[in-house]
Amino acid sequence: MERSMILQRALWATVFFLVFSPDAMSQIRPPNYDESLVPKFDLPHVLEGPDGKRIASPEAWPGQREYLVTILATQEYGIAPREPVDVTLEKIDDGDYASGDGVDQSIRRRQYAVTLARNGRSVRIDLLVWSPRAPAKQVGCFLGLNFRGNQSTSDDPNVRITTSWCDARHPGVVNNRATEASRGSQEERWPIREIVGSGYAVATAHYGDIDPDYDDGFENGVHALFPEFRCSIEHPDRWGTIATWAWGLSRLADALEQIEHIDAARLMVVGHSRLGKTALWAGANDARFKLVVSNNSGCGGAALSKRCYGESVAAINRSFPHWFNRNFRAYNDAEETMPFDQHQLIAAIAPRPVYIASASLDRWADPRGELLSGHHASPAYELFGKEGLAATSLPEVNRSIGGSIGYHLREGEHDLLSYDWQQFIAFARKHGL
Ligand code: GTR
Repeated sequence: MERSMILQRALWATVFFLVFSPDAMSQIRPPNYDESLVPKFDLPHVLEGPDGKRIASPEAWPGQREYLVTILATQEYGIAPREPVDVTLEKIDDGDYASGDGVDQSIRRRQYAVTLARNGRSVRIDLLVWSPRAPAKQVGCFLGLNFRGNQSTSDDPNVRITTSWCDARHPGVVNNRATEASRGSQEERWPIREIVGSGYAVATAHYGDIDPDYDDGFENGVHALFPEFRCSIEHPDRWGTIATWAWGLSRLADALEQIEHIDAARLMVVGHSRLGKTALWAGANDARFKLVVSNNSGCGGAALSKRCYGESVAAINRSFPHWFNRNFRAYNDAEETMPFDQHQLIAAIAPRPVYIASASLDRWADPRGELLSGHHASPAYELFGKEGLAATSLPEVNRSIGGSIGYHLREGEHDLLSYDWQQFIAFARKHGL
């Protein structure tokens, strides 16, 4: 076919899509940033089960927690397959941290190819682990996914460049593949010296290794390991992409349990933004994460959906139809009909400590909604005699508050910065991790 003909057809296809696609035909509510326009809403109490009765003892908590996780799985993130996959680990590198300032022999760099295999299919995830060079004993480890590949998290030229899908809008990405120019492009989010200098290890992997972040009908990434378990019209409750990233974090926990000097009893999961939503869901599902950190996770993360402030359910489902399962779409511009909300996600982590970090200029993520989720999750912690989060109004900026549910409002933009990490480290110490 002639080039001009192809272009003409592509143009008509675009016009047809814009005119007739369901999105173009339906208008969604514009975002609200006015606190006085937040609707009145009722939240289900976190100790209340499906029969409307509240549990009253820690012994009843496992059943209640299961209920919370099930409602969030079926209505929002999607159910992940329970069948195990084979997780194998190959060490591909072991050396000292080499940065622009020279080699730092106090920091050990290890890289692993983690292979997940099932029924003749496999997915490779590159795991990068930084740890104190000569720990007297095992060390606690923060685990978090990154957005741009492991090579973006540090300027160390020895870090392998991801070969999986990358977002074309990010620097140093050509044809959705990372190039050398992407090295170190997000190193401010991973203050390796500070974390390792505090006596912890920090491990990271590229989220695109687990599942590429675009709508492909739930087929690629680790979805491909379970082709018979796809989210579809017939099975609208099955896993979306956030659930695959969270499931991937659990597989990386499987890997970390096998790594020397990493204390498997002190694994902590951390994530920013969509990966903060992911960290919370991973923590809710997998009790091996002894501490959970949500940074600026917003809608579908820590923020209460029923407040209808900033990003809405309809907005997130429209921009990212692959993040959640199909059932979640029923709540587009209908938050008042939701029989659940995000405080139950925080509560599902109880009694393990959870830290919620907001940023003062990040209105899209609704900092007050993030705080209130923590507040309304508190009864689950109080059941265990622990303090949750008493505050219902935002604290002053750059002050950490709370008990087993920690919170701060960092001054500034939507981002993950050294200030945030300092609070996560202090929170981990405070809780004996
Ligand atoms: C935004 C999205 C947010 C948040 C953010 C991010 O576009 O609306 O929910 O997840 O992306 O991950 O950076």
